[in-house]
Amino acid sequence: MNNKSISLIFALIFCFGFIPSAIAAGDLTKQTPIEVKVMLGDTKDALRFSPEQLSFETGKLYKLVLHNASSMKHYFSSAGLARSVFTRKTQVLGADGKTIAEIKGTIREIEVYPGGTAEWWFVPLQTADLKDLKCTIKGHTEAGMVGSIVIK
Ligand SMILES: [Cu+2]
Repeated sequence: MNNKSISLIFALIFCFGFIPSAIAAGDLTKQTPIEVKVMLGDTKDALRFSPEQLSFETGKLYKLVLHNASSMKHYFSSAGLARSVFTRKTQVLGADGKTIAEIKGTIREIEVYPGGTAEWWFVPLQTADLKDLKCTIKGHTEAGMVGSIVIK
């Protein structure tokens, strides 16, 4: 094998291995979503998010399922996450788990009522290391209803 054919092979590896990933991947919001579940409080009314640490990757579609199994209202609020993502839609689920409302547009925070479930479908656009996840209901942040979000 001479130098020319070696460099041709490298050129082919380069073309097929690297360039396609640099080409636009089409409509990122039409991917199959990665489901991430977060509990807001729990049946014993703990003032916690579970899990408290969330991790996402840019360019992937997520379906963030927010469920409130407690007897009080809770917020899922992170200005940093809201700034870092493109929201495809938000869905509200009825008691039977079926979608009863779909909201289009930018989301800043979501309040979930006792027993309720909401889904936030989004694609992270920028990396971030956020410590601003909180429930904004009076006293809940102070009691520890906070969390962190990393976008890689
Ligand atoms: Cu709360």
